[in-house]
Amino acid sequence: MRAGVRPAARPTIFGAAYSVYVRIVRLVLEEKGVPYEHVDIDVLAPGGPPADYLVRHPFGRIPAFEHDGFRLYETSAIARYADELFAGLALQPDDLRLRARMNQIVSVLDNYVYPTLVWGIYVVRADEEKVAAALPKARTCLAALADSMGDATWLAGPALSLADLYAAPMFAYFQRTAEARPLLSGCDNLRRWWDRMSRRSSMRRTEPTP
Ligand SMILES: N[C@@H](CCC(=O)N[C@@H](CS)C(=O)NCC(=O)O)C(=O)O
Repeated sequence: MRAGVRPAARPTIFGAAYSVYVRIVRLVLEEKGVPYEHVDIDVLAPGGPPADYLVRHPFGRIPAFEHDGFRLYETSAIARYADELFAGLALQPDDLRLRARMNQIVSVLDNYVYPTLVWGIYVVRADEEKVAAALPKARTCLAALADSMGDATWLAGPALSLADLYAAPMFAYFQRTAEARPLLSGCDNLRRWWDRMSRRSSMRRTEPTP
């Protein structure tokens, strides 16, 4: 940690509770036991987010984050900053290869799982054609996650990590769709993982209100 950085200062998360990415950052702080402030910024409101929010996030996405005067955006940067600064459960493995695997899974979640399971299936769930078009990629996503997880307890090895906290809010939406059960039927390890993950108190405390 750098001199002058005060972990005791309470961080603030800006963004709506319905957001997958806001929930990832909240899960990181919840799992580490760090108290935080949460300022609701609705990017989906008509007219978009308040104009002054663009000072915090020039691309107008959520979340944005502030800790002791230090402003940050992009979930990957926020999650790693928080994990490395605050005491509590370490969410990145020390082992080089496990950490590389975790980073690979996070990248897969960002680039393929989120667009496919959340936007390609959950968001458009009333449109059968769009859902059908997303199914091949969804199968690839789930097979890749199941394959990299193997027999481990958590997605990236024996300990809970950022990979799990990224995946969980995406799965929470995906699990609400009719496609989840058939798509997961051959992935026993992922089903057991979801059962374990969804029972954590951090998940209950960050549940978006309907
Ligand atoms: N790359 C960003 C992605 C964040 C993101 O996509 N957030 C969504 C909500 S889950 C958002 O702000 N959507 C509003 C929009 O696309 O205009 C990050 O990692 O923080």
